[in-house]
Amino acid sequence: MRLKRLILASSATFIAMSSTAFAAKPTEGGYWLQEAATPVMEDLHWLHNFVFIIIVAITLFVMVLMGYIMFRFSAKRNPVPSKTTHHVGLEVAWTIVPVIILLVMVVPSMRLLYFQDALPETEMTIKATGNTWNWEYSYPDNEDIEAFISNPLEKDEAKFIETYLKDNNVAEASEFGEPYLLATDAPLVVPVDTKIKVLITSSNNLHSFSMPAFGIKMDAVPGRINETWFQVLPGKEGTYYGQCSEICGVKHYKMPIEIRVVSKAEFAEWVANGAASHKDEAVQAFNDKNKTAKLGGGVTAAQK
Ligand SMILES: [Cu+2]
Repeated sequence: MRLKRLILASSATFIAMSSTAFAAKPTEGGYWLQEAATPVMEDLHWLHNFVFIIIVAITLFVMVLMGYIMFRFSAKRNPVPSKTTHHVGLEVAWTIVPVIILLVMVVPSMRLLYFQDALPETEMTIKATGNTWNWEYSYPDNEDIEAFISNPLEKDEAKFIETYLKDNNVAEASEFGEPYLLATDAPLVVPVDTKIKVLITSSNNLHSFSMPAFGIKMDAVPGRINETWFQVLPGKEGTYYGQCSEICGVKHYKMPIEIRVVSKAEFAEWVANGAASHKDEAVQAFNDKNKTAKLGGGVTAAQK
């Protein structure tokens, strides 16, 4: 199957494209959420910020109140403490106010939960299967695309492919290059501005299909198919990185998720090319180089 893709890739012509692609991956020292690429993630950002403001307000209120009490009612300033044990008004207030705060939070929260959970009329389906340890992708409603396995790139492989794609100035060259432990040899390719249903399952143990910029995280459970959806907003074409988010075993770190979002026309072209990409070509070039190097090394060893 890989071979077929490689043959197709080598026959495909390079498309020179200015690299203004959007991309999202974890950043060094980053502490905020990744930039939203889907309506769900935009709403998640909003809810996060909204709840964050409430949390900050409550924390400040409690801190100021405690500071005031410690200062005003210290043993020095208030030698004879009050013997009051109940205050009806106060007790009603500190019951009602938190209830109101929770109600204010629950309404947008439940709305978002349903927005995430209830699948809209989707335009295409992709299937992600977790294996030990890699992701397998297939397009159940498109027989022209064969299922393929996505493996992370080794350090030197990532470096080589990054240079290769940049030198050839192809669309696959992502803004971030080929980040180690995030970049894969075969990304999942999807069209932009399309409602996509994602079927998620596992062939062995628990994994989790997670893409932070899309606001999706869904467990991959053996013998069961979970579903979620995403729609990448127009203008957000680019490469996105996520990881398996369920500790699944010794090579859990070997399960990155790379999604390349392309225009609808580019997607059609990718399908027409038998799901071949220039990255396949770069991987092949790396393997060829390595094979040559290994053969060379073998000769030296034999000579010794
Ligand atoms: Cu996993």
